[in-house]
Amino acid sequence: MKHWWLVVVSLVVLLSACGSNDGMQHGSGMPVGNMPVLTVGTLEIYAPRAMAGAKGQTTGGFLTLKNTGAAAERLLGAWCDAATMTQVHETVMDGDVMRMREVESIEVPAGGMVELKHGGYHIMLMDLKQDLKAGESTLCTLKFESAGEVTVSFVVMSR
Ligand SMILES: [Cu+2]
Repeated sequence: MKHWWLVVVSLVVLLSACGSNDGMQHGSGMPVGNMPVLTVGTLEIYAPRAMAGAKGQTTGGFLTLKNTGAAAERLLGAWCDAATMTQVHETVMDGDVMRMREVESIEVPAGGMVELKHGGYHIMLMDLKQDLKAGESTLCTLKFESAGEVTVSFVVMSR
């Protein structure tokens, strides 16, 4: 009987350890198990966030896109209120140098998911019009091939 209780206790510890990952997210991790902040048709948007930056600086925006539909969806562009110019970028290795370049679109395959994150696809908020401080939020409009234009609030995260 004692042995049985030990198993129960260790299960509870395991579950609570997993639960702690579902809380506040820092940087690029996707909040596993969280609900989408927005669902438009078969497109689900998770965890839109931007890194803090000072006026005039350039900073990154990240989110996860999930497509529950039977046809591919595409992110075609983004415009953020806080940025003078917004581009959709990918990060590529040029030899051993990391470079970023603008992409025309990002495909979210049918039934698939794309994570915009550090070192991969991201939204580039260029020449910030104002300081973006952790805890604030900024609106970005994302343009999708099927879902159309969708405005999402990006939470500003500390660097
Ligand atoms: Cu970039």
